[in-house]
Amino acid sequence: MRRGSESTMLLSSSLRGAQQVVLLFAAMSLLGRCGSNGGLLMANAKITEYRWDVSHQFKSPDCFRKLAITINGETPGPTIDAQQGDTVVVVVNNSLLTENAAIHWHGIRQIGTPWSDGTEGVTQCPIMPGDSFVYRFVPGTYLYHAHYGMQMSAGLYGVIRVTVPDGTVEPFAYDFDHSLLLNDWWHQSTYEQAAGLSAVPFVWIEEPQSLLINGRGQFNCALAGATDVCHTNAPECSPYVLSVVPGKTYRLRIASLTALSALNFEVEGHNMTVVEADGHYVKPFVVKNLNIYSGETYSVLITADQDPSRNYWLAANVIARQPRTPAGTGILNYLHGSPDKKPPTATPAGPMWNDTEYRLAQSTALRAHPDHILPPPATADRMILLLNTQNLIDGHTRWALNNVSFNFPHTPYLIAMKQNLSDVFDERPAPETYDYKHYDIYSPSSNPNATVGTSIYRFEFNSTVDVVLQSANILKPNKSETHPWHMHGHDFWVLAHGMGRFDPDVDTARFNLVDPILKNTVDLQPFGWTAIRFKADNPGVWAFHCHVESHFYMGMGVVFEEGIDRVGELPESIMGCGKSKLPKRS
Ligand SMILES: [Cu+2]
Repeated sequence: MRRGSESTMLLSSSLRGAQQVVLLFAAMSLLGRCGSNGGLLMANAKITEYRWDVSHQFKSPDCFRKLAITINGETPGPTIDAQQGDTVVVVVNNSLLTENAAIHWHGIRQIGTPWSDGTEGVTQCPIMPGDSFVYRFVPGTYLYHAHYGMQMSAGLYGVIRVTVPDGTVEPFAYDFDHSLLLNDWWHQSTYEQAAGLSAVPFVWIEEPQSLLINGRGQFNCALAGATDVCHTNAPECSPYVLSVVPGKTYRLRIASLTALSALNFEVEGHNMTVVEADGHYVKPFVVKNLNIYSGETYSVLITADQDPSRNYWLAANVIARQPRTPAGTGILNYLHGSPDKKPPTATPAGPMWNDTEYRLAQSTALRAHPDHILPPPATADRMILLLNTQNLIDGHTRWALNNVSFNFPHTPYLIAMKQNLSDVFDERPAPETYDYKHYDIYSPSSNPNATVGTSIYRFEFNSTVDVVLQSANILKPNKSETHPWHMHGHDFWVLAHGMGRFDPDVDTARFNLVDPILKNTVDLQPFGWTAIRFKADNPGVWAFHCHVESHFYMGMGVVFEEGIDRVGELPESIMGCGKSKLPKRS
């Protein structure tokens, strides 16, 4: 699923790239794990190598000091800047000392390199303290983050910015390009969060203390009481300032890696034209503010055409959950006066947090750009209905799909399947559907048979698959939640969003087969459904899960396999855990 008319060219170039990657990987195993191999490549594609050291550091991104997980001492980590077709090599050294790690390249399909996806338990063993791991990939979109335990909300994330090859014209024009990474931030450690999620009874972390824009937020230190760990005027938590030249147009690449919150982003007084989503060009539409869910990326254009003598707010507000977190703010400044002077107006409040129709309208407005439509196959070979419920399993609060709550096996699926290791996971097929004619999505789930499991979905290579996500009431009455679903290894077409219960006999008629947008992350609204279609054309094993970190931790995910027999020889560097322990070398 490539971008419009360039599809054939990109396909062949990425396949060539993939072969090179396989070869290089083999070469690298002989040479040792690290080291630059730029000279080995024959094609003109560039290799960019990054060396990252992952470590714990005290940080005060919202003025309150906390232990964070950093890359080269920073959170967010460094931005990866690449051009389409380049190969990126990231050497990740784990200096956490007491903790494993793994980094996922979010939105990058890893064609031919499924072992570089960075998903602990699915595609690789975790990186042990003191060890390093080499990730290689041909990039395609804009995020990276930890995919081990709950390390994402501890600060292990950043942006991948991929530009088009020289000479390629994009379907919109702008003068400058900026990235805005949004996330939510807690003062309690992720260990306390995780322990609470696993506890009986369940202990909820509650809403985040702050929202950050490019790693900066402003917690009200008066709320912290007498403490030496909160300093309102610390330079580390001064607001992010976006400086603009009057009359110029700016491309803002807005990305969300929140652990929990759905957000609405606004540039006060400036409309935004949405032009790109998850790496695909969008039929442009204008919004006053943008809903963005964890794992999504958008490009919007703004023009600096307002009164240049004052500053304006950049504001991120919580939506889809009752907000208990102040807006995350930054400042837009027209190279005039004091760049960080607070604007004279109140912070934009965003839409009503519970206005589902408002959010659904924006989700439905997302269509492929007319000149970059890649139509989906007209029919699907298989349809999977996934009922999203919250269940009590042995006293634990869990999320389940068709009554199965996901648990990682100790040996990654990719290795288990490629090497025919037995007793690693439940080899019975995962449930394909649920009783959609009778299940009451508006009542707390009464299904007492929910289980924790490791079963997966296996697809015939190159087949077309529809997945319909169905949201339902949680354990508390009259409440349903919002879930951003993210697929590894693929982009998918978003065919439709709807409210209420999906009926395959009726609602498939609403599928947009004309100009659906391709994405890797899509929202599922409370008491609603979302239908997607994808081609199972990327050999490997891939996670598909809710991007709310606590939800995935509580079982809200499934695993897909296709074409495992076509996967090349696995590099040894992904092994060493569970049943994949390596034989001792002489
Ligand atoms: Cu969720």
